[in-house]
Amino acid sequence: MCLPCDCDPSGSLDEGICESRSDGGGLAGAQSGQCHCKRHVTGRRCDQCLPGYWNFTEDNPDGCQQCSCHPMGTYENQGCNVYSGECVCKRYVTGRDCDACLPEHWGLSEARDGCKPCDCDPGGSYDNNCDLYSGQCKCRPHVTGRTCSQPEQGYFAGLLDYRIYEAEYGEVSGNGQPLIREPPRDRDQSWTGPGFVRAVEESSIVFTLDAITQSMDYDIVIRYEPQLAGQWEDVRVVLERPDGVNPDGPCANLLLRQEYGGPEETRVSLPSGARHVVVHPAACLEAGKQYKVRLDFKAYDLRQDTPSASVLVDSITVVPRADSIPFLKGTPTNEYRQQEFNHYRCAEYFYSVVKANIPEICKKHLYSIGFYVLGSGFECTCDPTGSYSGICDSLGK
Ligand SMILES: [Ca+2]
Repeated sequence: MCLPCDCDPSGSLDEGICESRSDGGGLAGAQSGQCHCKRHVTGRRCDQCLPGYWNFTEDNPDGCQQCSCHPMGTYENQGCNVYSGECVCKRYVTGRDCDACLPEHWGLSEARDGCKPCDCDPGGSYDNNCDLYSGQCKCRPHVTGRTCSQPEQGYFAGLLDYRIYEAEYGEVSGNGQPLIREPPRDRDQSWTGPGFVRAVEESSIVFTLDAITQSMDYDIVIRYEPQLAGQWEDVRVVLERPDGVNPDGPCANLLLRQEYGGPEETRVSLPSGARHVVVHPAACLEAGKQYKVRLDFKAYDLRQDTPSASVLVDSITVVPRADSIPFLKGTPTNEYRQQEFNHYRCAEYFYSVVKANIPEICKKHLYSIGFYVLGSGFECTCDPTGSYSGICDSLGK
């Protein structure tokens, strides 16, 4: 008994004839009922494209056309969809033919995922996009390396206490007196600038804060040397803002506060066992504006006047707060960075002038933050106005 060949006319040759019987010795593998297929067609009835081919049509003399998948970008060389011709891409690859890297990726290759993440330094680069072929990220000025993680030669990453405002350059009133001190020969200098201001009860020091390059929250840190065994109990810290806060900027929250408009005042004590104190709350400062910070030295001892009491005020510095930095918040990756930064107390190394050994794990973050806060790598030159000290130092990375 014989069956009809039933060859698919779109994929068959020889007017739909088929093998009449299995032939073990003749045509390789010819099976009974096998139709004669066009070049790119398979199946007993010649009704399917060969693997790696698509678009089965009668008009095509070969039956199907070859997939145009990029061999490097296609997942396990699986070819393409037989109807649409779309290829199955590797993880970081896109495009109909799997010939392009996903955004924020580069370097299409044989690798398992096809492309590599740009992995641009969050502070040293402008964003996380890089050149498709070289992987080069877009670096801020004077920042270099594929990922923009290093300062150019002759330039530095700004450290967290880069902005230092010396008391001895401030405006002193009451009976406060500048005190110049020679640098020590045998150990690290524990203060900055030429010296200090000796503050007494009812004296004040006004610092002018300028050269802020990034609008964000800063911790104001007061650096001092105690002169007596007890702590100085009452120092008022008054921040005067220039007119207006940008309602679209990161300091806009201030506009919601009822007391906004007047000077912002807070109180600190200066413990005798410390050389610095962090003022709370943090201050939101805006780039390009000028601020006055006034320290009013009230009572050394709240129970009695102590006219003989004094304290040596070295400087104030403004340390960027990690929770105010865009790449340390908002996404799981960023939150992880902030956790690491806080866990190793990376910011606290910058509260005092003399720094303990900074853990390696902090250094990467510190470079990124320095590039972000200053907007570039910076060249070490002295400030001609003399109103603040820039400390030029690398982290030894
Ligand atoms: Ca000083």
